[in-house]
Amino acid sequence: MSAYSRRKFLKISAATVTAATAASACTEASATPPAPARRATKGVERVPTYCDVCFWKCGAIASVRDGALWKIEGNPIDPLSRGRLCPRGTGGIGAHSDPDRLKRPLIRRSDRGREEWAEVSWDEAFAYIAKKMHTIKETHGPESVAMFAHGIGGNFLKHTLKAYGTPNFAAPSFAQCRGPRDVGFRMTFGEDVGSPERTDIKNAQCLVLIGSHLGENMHNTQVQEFAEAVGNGATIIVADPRFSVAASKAKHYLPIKPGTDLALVLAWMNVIVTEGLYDKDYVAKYGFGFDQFAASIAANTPEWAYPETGIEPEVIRATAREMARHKPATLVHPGRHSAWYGDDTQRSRAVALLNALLGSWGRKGGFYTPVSMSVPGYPYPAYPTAPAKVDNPGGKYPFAHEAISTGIREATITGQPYPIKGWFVYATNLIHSLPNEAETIKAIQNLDLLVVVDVIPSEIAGWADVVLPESVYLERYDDLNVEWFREPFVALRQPVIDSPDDQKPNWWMAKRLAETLGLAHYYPWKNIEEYLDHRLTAAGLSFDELKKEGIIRGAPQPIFFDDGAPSEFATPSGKIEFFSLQLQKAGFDPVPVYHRPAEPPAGSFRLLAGRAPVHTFSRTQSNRILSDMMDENEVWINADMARRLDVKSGDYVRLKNQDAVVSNRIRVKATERIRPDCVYMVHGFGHTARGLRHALQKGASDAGLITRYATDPLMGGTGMNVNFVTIEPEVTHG
Ligand SMILES: Nc1nc2c(c(=O)[nH]1)N[C@H]1C(S)=C(S)[C@@H](COP(=O)(O)OP(=O)(O)OC[C@H]3O[C@@H](n4cnc5c(=O)[nH]c(N)nc54)[C@H](O)[C@@H]3O)O[C@H]1N2
Ligand SMILES: Nc1nc2c(c(=O)[nH]1)N[C@H]1C(S)=C(S)[C@@H](COP(=O)(O)OP(=O)(O)OC[C@H]3O[C@@H](n4cnc5c(=O)[nH]c(N)nc54)[C@H](O)[C@@H]3O)O[C@H]1N2
Ligand code: SF4
Ligand SMILES: [Mo]
Repeated sequence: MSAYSRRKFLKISAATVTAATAASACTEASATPPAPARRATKGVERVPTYCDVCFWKCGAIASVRDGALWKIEGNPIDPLSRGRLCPRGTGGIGAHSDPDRLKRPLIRRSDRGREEWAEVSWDEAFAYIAKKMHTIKETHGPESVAMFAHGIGGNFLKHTLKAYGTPNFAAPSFAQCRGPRDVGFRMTFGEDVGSPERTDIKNAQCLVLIGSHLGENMHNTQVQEFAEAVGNGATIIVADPRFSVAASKAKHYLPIKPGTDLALVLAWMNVIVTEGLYDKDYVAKYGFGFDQFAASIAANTPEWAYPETGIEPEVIRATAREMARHKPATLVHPGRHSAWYGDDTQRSRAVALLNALLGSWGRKGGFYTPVSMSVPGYPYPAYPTAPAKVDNPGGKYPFAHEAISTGIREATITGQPYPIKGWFVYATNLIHSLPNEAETIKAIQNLDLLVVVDVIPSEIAGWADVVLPESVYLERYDDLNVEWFREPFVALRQPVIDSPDDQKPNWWMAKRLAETLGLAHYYPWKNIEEYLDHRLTAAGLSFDELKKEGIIRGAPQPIFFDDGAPSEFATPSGKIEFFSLQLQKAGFDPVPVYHRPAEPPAGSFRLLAGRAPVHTFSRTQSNRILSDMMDENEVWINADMARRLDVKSGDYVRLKNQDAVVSNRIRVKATERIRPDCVYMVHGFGHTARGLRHALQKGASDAGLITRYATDPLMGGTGMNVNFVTIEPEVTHG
């Protein structure tokens, strides 16, 4: 921002502040209490809603028996859950009854991070936040407040902060998760893979999983479709350094050396091209730059890939031929958590190109074209004009199409390109989800305001100045889920049961905060029911019907090219880009090129992490129903290595990383099911927040050991599989 525009801008924001202060005095009367659920105290009531134990948003039906929450099941008319929830969804009711929940708003009493609080009223909390926000606005401008939010529940708070005037919103689900994949696919096909992924797993005749550990990674629809594909006799090919649950269903299991997948994918493509096995009509019709692509991968033979990947040339050839045999119903799964090694966009682009060779994009058994209902947004007043975002100055990461959470963190530390002085954190536990905890804490220490909205006293809440306790998903309305999927539908989350204490839903907080900030005109609706009704009426849909059924489905539409779905590619060439001029122009490889990853130092293991079927990230370890099924994580160590280290299954050890960070104690799982050069653990354990009395110090945190990360130069993703650990025996004192 130039000096001139900043001066002008400060004047404008000063004017806004005056208006705000005046307005905040008269908000009391307009505040509308949240609609309580108030279920009958006798008999059983079934209330449809959608799940929030992860971000898949399965349609569910919760039952209240004699006024108490009883159980939750899949909604049979929901296309995502198809009437069945995953184990986490079923255990979701434990979130409501968790005795360690946040109960009332809190304001920090002593130093940051010491978790010493004073309970305050909601009005006091909002007054405190608004005062700090006014000061930040006056001193630095509203863009100096940033928000991190994960999930649909963040929508209303985002609205309030946009009205306040900031453009800075990010989530770890981009740079720490699916960002590299989405950018790789977008560059190739012109579109993202989306969430839910547009993968036609159930019709695949050959399914290739590169790391994607379906069955442990429990995204419901995918897991159900995976079981269907297996039942239909589909050929499963799994490349994973660890023999995963999915690997146990595979015809071909490739125990690949971690970090070398790009070499494998290039070699697969080399076989398919040199043997002429690709979908020639499809490539001719839709492809751009195929000849240059073919020339670029000509040297990437299976023999070349063998020493890189550890996968024998015959296996690479056999699996490539198997993929080609089933084309176009061969789905090379794009993965989701793709922030692994820092070259992840190029690896994902190679996966996209392999699918393109097989003609699977837009085809049955490959990738469908998602459709959705048309439900207009609420007609809010226009937001103030905001300056450029802070996370990616000068387009340093030219292909990032979403904000980079770690970029906001960096700006908070350096004050460049402009200072960030306030963070709003909604439903994301940044201590566990951003790499390098020390950097996160350093950024936090530079803030004038950290507000955390959470349901439990998480690690990030422990650092907050103000903690706002939210009602869990079973106790609140949220925004409509207007899904992009195989068929159009809209789903409703509605309160099943009242909150036990003084927790409030996000929409209520967002509206009250806006009112306190003098931004009441951004909330023309009285309560969320009015908001939802307005949106649904505008779409010609009935709120009453949606409350009763939970889901309204639209008419099916074609989702495959062969059935009439449009075969359009929003790339610069308008085609599938085997060769990318935009990458070349920006100084990157126009066709992916493999670079060898660093080896673990002698005696060290590469640290890998993944999912457990009964937990979501770091958010469910406190849930008593889910923790009953899995209370702590284990570290998988190759059986031979364990013998050499003189540790056995069940022993406690600690992991020490290359920067001398030592983990909490963790039990060993000595197994043949993992390569000797890496160890593996489930992410999300090893809680350190004192208020999480039940989950505290159970298992170890992978995040704590991820002090290093490799940044993807294309889009700023943070590859986290680049840390090495040694195994330290746990000294037990008798
Ligand atoms: N080390 C490491 N880091 C990772 C990953 C990894 O595997 N290892 N995975 C990456 C991936 S794939 C992703 S998508 C991200 C996910 O990272 P996050 O989005 O940070 O996910 P969670 O750890 O589940 O954090 C969710 C937080 O929301 C809170 N919460 C739960 N329910 C509610 C609610 O109803 N309302 C509110 N207000 N809060 C709620 C939880 O208590 C928790 O504090 O992390 C990324 N970071
Ligand atoms: N139960 C449950 N399910 C979930 C979630 C959850 O928290 N809980 N989170 C959801 C979210 S947001 C995401 S992003 C996904 C994450 O799930 P996935 O998209 O499947 O991604 P990762 O967690 O990275 O995958 C971990 C797997 O990759 C393997 N792996 C590690 N390094 C390499 C390598 O270099 N090469 C290969 N080929 N394999 C490797 C590991 O051994 C492990 O089997 O899960 C989703 N599903
Ligand atoms: S996949 Fe499981 S946890 Fe996620 S929304 Fe569906 S039922 Fe809930
Ligand atoms: Mo993710």
